[in-house]
Amino acid sequence: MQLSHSRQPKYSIYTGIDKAARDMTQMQRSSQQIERALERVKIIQRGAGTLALESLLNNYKARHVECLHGTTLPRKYIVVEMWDEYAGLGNQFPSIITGLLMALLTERCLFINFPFYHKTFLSEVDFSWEHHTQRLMSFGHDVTKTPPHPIQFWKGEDLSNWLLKDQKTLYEPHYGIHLKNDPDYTAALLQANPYHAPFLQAVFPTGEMFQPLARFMLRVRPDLEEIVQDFKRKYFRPFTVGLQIRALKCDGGQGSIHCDELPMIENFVAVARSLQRSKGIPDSEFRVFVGADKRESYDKVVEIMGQDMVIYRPDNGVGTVKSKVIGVNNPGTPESALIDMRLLSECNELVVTVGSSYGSIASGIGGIAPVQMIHGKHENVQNPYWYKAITSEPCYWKGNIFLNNKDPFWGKLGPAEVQQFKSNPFWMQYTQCHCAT
Ligand SMILES: Nc1nc2c(ncn2[C@@H]2O[C@H](COP(=O)(O)OP(=O)(O)OP(=O)(O)O)[C@@H](O)[C@H]2O)c(=O)[nH]1
Ligand SMILES: [Mg+2]
Repeated sequence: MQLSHSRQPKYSIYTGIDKAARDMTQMQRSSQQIERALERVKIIQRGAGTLALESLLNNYKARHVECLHGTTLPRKYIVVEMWDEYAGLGNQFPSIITGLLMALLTERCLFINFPFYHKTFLSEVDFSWEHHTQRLMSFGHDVTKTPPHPIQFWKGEDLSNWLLKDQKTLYEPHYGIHLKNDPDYTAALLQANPYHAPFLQAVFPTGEMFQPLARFMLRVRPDLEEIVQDFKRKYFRPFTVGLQIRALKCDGGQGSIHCDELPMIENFVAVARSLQRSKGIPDSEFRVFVGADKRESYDKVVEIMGQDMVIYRPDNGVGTVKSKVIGVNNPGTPESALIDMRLLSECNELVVTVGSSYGSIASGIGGIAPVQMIHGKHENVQNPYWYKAITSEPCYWKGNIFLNNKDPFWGKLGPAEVQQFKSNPFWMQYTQCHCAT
């Protein structure tokens, strides 16, 4: 689906400015909040380089239009593929952003082969891979005979390309390149790549790449967005804290989460209350929005806080457990999950379940550095109840595995790659957010 030109967004809204603006409109009465929000805007403005994201994306759009309407064989491309049932949303969306970043760094056109994406999001240009293959065919280029070159991302050994090589030069010999079913935020690696780190730092001065790029790539189509905005108008208050409670992702198998060690719902609520109190917000201006993967979690929050303080979408389809190619007990429909995800991303603060890509991507879309609730018994300082992220960037969940080399299946990250990855001060945030193996 394409967006008309009259509704073009402004891109030069960095994460902090965007978040601050939302905070300010929602918290008109709390001067302390406004002061903090303004301070954040000032910091972002100071850090903003001359390479505005706006001009980068405008240049990209011009390139893309050439790829769509040129009279000769279009320029090089990257195609991002994702199967509809491959995983939950939190594992399906990040490669869209990685793909755009790769397109920007390699000066290619981006195309997307992901039916749910085309059905649900509104794009400013036509990213359809299906349309592009027809276009290429009209110039005599058959992608079934000359398929795009696959980008490797799955094993530790594959990552030296991402971390140590100039992406443009590396893939120059290939007309098309293909990122297929990448369920992770592999873009995190590019931020540590010596050929690209300075550029990315100039364009994304706060280190947050996902949120501003999601504004371009992950714009929900108007009828779904209207449901989000309508709910927000009716039920949100000046200070609304989102709880994302992932309770079905546990099986107690070796290396995975034990169901009796999930973060307690009482503790989610206590964190929401401490956020409220720390900002001096009265109950009349405060609500908790709950996104959860099972009905009992909503009921429990209501039982603790009282019906008046809690909002959620009872018709979001959770309760019907559907398995996917990868992932654990993913309930509901993708559309209902997307509406909850958008609502979470519209909150002022988020309290999410560590290790859940869904909460991580909701935070990324919202530009909200979340509080991550941790599993376990919390009996000592090595196992705290929660931690607060520094930025809103999503998790790079394989980072944990690659750095700790726990399982030979995943392969190893070599010493040079480890060193390079750790040259990015955000590396800990990217890796400590997941409980994988
Ligand atoms: N509606 C709704 N659905 C949710 C919520 N949390 C999780 N889900 C569902 O569960 C799926 C979770 O898959 P992901 O998004 O990959 O997140 P994850 O927690 O890492 O789960 P797995 O990777 O599948 O193990 C989502 O796509 C949703 O369908 C929520 O707060 N609201
Ligand atoms: Mg996941």
